[in-house]
Amino acid sequence: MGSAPDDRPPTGRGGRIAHALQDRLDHPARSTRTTVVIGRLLGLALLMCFATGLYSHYLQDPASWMRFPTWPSNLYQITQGVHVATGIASIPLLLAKLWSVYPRLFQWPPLRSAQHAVERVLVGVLVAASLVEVTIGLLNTYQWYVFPFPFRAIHLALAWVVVGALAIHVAVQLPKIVAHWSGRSREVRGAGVEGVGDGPAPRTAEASRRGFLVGVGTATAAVVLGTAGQSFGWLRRTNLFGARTQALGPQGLPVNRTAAAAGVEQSATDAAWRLVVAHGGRTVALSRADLEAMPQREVVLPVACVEGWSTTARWGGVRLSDVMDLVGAPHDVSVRATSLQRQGGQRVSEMGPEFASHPATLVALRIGDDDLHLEHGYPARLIAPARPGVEQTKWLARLETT
Ligand SMILES: Nc1nc2c(c(=O)[nH]1)N[C@H]1C(S)=C(S)[C@@H](COP(=O)(O)O)O[C@H]1N2
Ligand SMILES: [Mo]
Repeated sequence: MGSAPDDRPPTGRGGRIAHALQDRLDHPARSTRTTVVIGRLLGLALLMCFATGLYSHYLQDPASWMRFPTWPSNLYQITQGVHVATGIASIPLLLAKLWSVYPRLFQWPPLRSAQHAVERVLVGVLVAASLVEVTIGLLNTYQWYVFPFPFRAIHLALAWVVVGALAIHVAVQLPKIVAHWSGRSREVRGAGVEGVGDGPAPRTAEASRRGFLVGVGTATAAVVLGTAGQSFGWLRRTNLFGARTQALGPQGLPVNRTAAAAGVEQSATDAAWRLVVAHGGRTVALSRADLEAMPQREVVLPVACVEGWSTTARWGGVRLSDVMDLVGAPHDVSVRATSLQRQGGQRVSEMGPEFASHPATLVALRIGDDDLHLEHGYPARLIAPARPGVEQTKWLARLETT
């Protein structure tokens, strides 16, 4: 790591050019210590991003045996907010880390041994996969699906590539990481570790390194503070370039898919609308008036979108479990909700019994004191604690046990 030229004498023309290049790129802020300090933060950000990403993935695509926490009710708002914030933080950290090591691209000879070749290929994979991963993730928060592949599948696959390559990278670099983990260990080892002879005076190098790290830290804090307000209300005043502002849209909530885009403007406002509830052979069809005649509850819950934004509202409606009771459904089964929407991945959602039987899970009819806006799922939508927004199905048509 660092840009210290190889200590071997340059061989041939390529060697001389490579050495001259590395000398040119020598910079007092570039050192193994810099790389380790940034690498620690980047590693932490990537691991948090990975863990929260996996959580989000399994919430949306659970194995049948999986059960999830339903408390706190804004758990998904937190985990997905952290996912997007750590992903965004890793962009300046990744760029800074690459800056601190890129002169090593020109090391000479380029491949010293088979092991060295494998190491370099792995670093290449790690760098490429990380850059693509954070870029498509960022574009996704802006709902800009420019890439010609299914986002979730690729984002997940690349996440495993990044984490796998990262584990190997850390193992390979462990001696350097340990040696430069703390500033003290570096001092103990002295300048000899870094400086090959004629480097700048240690104090200048230290000041330059400090300045660089402060710059990177400031940039990272700026991009996080400038976007995290989309997920967390208390940061909304610094939300300068987050994809959403918290209160945009009818009834103070953003809208992801409009009724027009879902093709439900007619069916959702039709007086003949009924919510069909089914279990085994039993079926009931409920009008909105039927639902309004049932015991009404109120819950305060966020719609927390996978894309990172989140907004909390006061929802009114009927407990899902009360509705399922009408057809004699037991409380330990999963429930599938189907929308009036004819097509699209978010037409159907399924929830395990921990959500279906939860007292805060509602067939929502109102936001605040008003009827649900058509854009938010009128005549009825699902709202449940600790679940991704994409599972909060709007314009409900059918509820059934599975
Ligand atoms: N039927 C249906 N329900 C849906 C969607 C959809 O496209 N179709 N989008 C989901 C997504 S991705 C989110 S984040 C929330 C957004 O809810 P809102 O528009 O009321 O804010 O609705 C969810 N429910
Ligand atoms: Mo969403």
